[in-house]
Amino acid sequence: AKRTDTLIGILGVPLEAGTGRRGAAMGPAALRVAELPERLQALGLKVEDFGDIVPDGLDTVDGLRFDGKAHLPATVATWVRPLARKTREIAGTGHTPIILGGDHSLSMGSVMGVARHWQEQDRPLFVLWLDAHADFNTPSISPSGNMHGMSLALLAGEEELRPVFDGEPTSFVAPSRMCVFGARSIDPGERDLLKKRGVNVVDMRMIDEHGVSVLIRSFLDQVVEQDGVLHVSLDVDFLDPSVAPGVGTTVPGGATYREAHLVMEMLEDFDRVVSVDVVELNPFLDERGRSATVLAELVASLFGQDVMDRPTQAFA
Ligand code: 4U7
Ligand code: MN
Ligand code: MN
Ligand code: MN
Repeated sequence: AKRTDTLIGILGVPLEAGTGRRGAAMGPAALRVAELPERLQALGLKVEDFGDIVPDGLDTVDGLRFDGKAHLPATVATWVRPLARKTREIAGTGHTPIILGGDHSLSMGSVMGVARHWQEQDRPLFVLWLDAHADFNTPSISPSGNMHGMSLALLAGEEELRPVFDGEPTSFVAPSRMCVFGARSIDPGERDLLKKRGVNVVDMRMIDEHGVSVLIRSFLDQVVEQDGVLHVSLDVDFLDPSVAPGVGTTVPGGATYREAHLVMEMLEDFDRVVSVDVVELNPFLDERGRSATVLAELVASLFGQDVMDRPTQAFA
């Protein structure tokens, strides 16, 4: 299906302070080199690239330390605060924001921004978190202290993480409207919290047994029942490392190339995806641009690239 009326707004977030290793800041550049915007244009969509977000100065954030239990929380706050404002603005002008990361802590800002926008429209926002991890840690339970493992917990409104948006308007997402899909690495404290809050978690064992289509369908049915809209947050490590090696936190046993494309194709048919994050790409760890290319192809599938209508592969 071609969606010529869709207006895309691309925004880069070269943030890597939320992760334990460097390189993710090169993610937005690599996704542009893989021609992610051009692939969408080729599908007939209007694409506007807003460039990369500029963080606020560190002096705008006071005293955000979490007693040393989190790594660089103030730095992450300087990125996600302006990101929430900008994403909301882009959504407000009728664009479908596609946020290019950057580590997964950026979703604290992107999802906060779209959640505020859709709250004003009185439409419930759902979040599909395609990830090996649940990113539902808080500073007191996180084994690493890395903020990219806490973004979904912040978005669910966990009290402990609220200081990240101190002084800024917030809008949280009900945990029952979140679905973590592709999980295979959850920490013990995180598992308890997910359960307590009632987040839907679809793990790889369930995907092996029932297949992606039934499981995605049942979540999408909930979105339709409540007349909601959907944000998709795609972490590179949702994919198996053999498909996408360019990520700091590889976990074996991830989604195959076709499983991931099927999810995207079903989301395209569904037609309620209002914003997307593509996160955690680390070009420093990639192999000849493979992961960046796979991600660009997945985003194209999400916006209408049909498997029977793909450009012919050149012979090597
Ligand atoms: B990603 C981890 F302990 N759970 O909190 C943590 F295993 O955005 C990993 O999903 C988090 O890649 C991974 O540090 C964050 C760890
Ligand atoms: Mn993640
Ligand atoms: Mn992950
Ligand atoms: Mn990661």
